[in-house]
Amino acid sequence: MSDMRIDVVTIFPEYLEPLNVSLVGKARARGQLDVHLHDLRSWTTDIHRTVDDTPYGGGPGMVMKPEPWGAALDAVLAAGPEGEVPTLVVPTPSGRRFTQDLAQDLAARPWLAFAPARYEGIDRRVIEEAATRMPVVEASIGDYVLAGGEVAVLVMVEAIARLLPGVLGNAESHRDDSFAPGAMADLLEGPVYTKPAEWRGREVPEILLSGHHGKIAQWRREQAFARTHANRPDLVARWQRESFTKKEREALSVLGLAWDEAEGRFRSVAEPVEE
Ligand code: 97T
Repeated sequence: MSDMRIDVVTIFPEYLEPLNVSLVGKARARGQLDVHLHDLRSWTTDIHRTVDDTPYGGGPGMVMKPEPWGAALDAVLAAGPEGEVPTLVVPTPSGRRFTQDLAQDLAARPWLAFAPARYEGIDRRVIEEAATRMPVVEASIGDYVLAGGEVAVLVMVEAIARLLPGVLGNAESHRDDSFAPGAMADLLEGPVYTKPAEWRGREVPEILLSGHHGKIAQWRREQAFARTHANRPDLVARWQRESFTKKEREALSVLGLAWDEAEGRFRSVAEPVEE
């Protein structure tokens, strides 16, 4: 038995060809991941294989019709193990954010079904009716608009598949990832280097060649703090003072980050408090 079954219903199955490549492709080849692609148009009944129609209430664009989606989801449910239901994941800019936490949550489920929409989205009744039969998660991969949900499915499946047991090298493979629960929660990974030790006149930071594992870990942590401060002030605002050792708080103060008692958050000392 595979670790996870994934069904995807789409009008562009060929858009999901990348699932045959690299990490996800290998997980499938090894039998760890069982992916089933379905063409939504196979559940249409008219000669034109119509999947969309004009929106009630007017407005631009087209909306995906409920009947093909209803029949497709019925068929997906019937295709899986008796008595089990998938978690339905619907990519949409209106959904909750797809984060590492959500990827972890979904990676623990044995069966996922994805419903990527084209056009302006799927008739709302499809989502509502599905939610009476299975868990439904509407999720967005970021604050931008795509032409359809297929690329979002690729993003989500890759983020989920690499968390499945045995898909990456070993149990420690995820520990140092940006956003990994634990020491890397709300933290971005710092820079990485490999051989040669000097390239185009640029040297690898000496500490990394020193063999002092404790000092290297501390340096990496400081680099992670600096990067997060520079690129993601929203993450800094979530940091709790208690999560840091005394040494780490010193490193933060060197970066100009001090705990603001009144605000209850770390604040750049150069940054004025808003009135
Ligand atoms: O923009 C979209 C269109 C269709 C389905 C999903 C999306 C989207 O998902 N995350 C961001 C945008």
